[in-house]
Amino acid sequence: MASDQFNPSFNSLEHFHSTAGKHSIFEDEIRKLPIPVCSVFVSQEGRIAPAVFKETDMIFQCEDHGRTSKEFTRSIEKSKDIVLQAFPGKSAPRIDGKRVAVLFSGGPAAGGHNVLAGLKAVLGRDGTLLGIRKGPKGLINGDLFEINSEQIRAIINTGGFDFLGTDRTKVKTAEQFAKVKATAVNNKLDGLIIIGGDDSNTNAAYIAEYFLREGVDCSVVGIPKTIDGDMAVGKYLPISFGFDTATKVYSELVGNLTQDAASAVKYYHFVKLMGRTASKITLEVALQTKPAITLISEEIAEKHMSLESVVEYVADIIAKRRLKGINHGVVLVPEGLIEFIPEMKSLIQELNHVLAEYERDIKDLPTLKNKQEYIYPLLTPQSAQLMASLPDDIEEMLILDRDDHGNVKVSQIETEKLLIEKIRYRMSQLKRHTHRFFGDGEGKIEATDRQIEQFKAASFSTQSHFLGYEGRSAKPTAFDAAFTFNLGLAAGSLVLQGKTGYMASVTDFDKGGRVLALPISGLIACETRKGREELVIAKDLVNTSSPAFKVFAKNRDKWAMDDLFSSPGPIQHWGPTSRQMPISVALNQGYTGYQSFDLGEERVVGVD
Ligand code: FBP
Repeated sequence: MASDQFNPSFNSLEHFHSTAGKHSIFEDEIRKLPIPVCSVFVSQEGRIAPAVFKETDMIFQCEDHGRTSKEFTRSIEKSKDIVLQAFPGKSAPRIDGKRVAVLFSGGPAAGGHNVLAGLKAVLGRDGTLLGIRKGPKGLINGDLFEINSEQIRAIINTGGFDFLGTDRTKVKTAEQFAKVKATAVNNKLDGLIIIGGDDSNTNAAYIAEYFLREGVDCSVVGIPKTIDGDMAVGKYLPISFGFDTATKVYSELVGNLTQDAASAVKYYHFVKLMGRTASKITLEVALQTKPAITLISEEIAEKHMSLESVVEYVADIIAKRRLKGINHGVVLVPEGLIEFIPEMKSLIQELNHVLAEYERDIKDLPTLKNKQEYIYPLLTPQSAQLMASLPDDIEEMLILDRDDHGNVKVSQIETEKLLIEKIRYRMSQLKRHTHRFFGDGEGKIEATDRQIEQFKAASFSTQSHFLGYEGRSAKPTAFDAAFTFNLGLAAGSLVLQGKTGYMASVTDFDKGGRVLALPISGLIACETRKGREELVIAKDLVNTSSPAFKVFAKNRDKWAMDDLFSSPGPIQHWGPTSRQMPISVALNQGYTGYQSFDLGEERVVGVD
């Protein structure tokens, strides 16, 4: 176990000279860290063992139940929409010799490798764990290999998805489904574990249903993964894995930027934070760092704010800070913002329809100008006008290809730069027409002549940042390491019991963990993708009535008018902050023991 004290043997240059990969002092120590294991997975003899899932009185149905029950008839017949809960498997006979394959899907998230470790541990010596290379594509192509214990020991507690690889292929055509069946049959699979977000778990639900219809005796179980935090369902699934690690990485960096802004006193740092749709990452980072300005997409949509009113809101705070002599700060911008501004949303929807119909023709056009000439007449006059008002690079991004699931590639849209440009213009307007009063109501400020002088003399200097990829593959926090290992144990236990069409979940992070299995069909809703209606897992967005949002909303005006930022510092894998879970999750789950998780007793889980 890693020691809290300095170990002089670390001073040797042995680590540096070693040519072995992933062999830094830190990586060698992190692999040895014990992991908390929920008590349902511990046998009477004190060994890791499969849990047994039993029906609860919780029913899990989506709003579109009429439609989903037609698509997922067999799955619903089997699950009866009932949530299962895990209990210690003392009396259950151990079922050995099962063959289970696992894949990663979508963007990386910290802890994926520990899911594999959990699966390997619960399958036991006689079970076989197969890794599927390159995500759903590898599943379709039958690209599998057997994972051994030595490999697990090398990847445990490490970040990234590089051990298996990942991709975003959607299993949609009859031919693809037939190939997936062939992979399951040819490899004699008893179970298939899909580790992914909303789109990937939608894949899992469809494959589970298809196997039931085709009589393929292979359980399909989903694992909730995404740094975005939008694969969550209230008390049933407080959060997906990867969110804690990613938000802690970003919070450290944003904390450093708030500190730098107040030290150098010359820049506004505009930080776009990942999260394709939901602003959950942004909200969590705001709670951890308390920056001057934070935009939350869901609130902007609810208030029907136009792009100009968002610009006005930010510029107003910057102006007031300037009058107080503060001409620096940090502005957090959620990655998905653009799609939540109502007029931008309409434009994107119209573009989706246009692309669905004329994608090929548009792709063939050589220049942006040609594309504009083709597309503008197909849009409503308002959308065409809005599109024309955007910088060329943003326009180009908006007409870029969608991903396989029909999503706009928002990570490639430089929203933070768009805002900077528009706010710069607004600030220069304010300089030219400085008035004495800023804001209204309680926040109204009456400026003195001297303040107006200062206001005019100050310049608006900015730096832009995009924090996304830095946080997806970091070493899992203690929380994500434990959460994922237990999710692996849960998924393996479900397969051993022949359960299919479920997503593994752990709740009650403050009380030793409660392990659940949610019928995936109960999560599915109707969404418009690439201009067409599709059944997909509904994203869990920031709820502006949630406790976490309310705490943020109550405090943000104070953070706006002063430098009250906090710097949470680097992730601690051991030490005083190592047991912290996300603030927003703790608040929304109503935990009283503020932020510390408890997922059972720690054990060294090197698989033998
Ligand atoms: P998942 O939902 O697959 O976990 O990925 C989320 C995400 O990290 C988003 O926040 C971001 O928009 C997207 O991945 C970027 O993905 P890519 O790797 O395709 O650039």
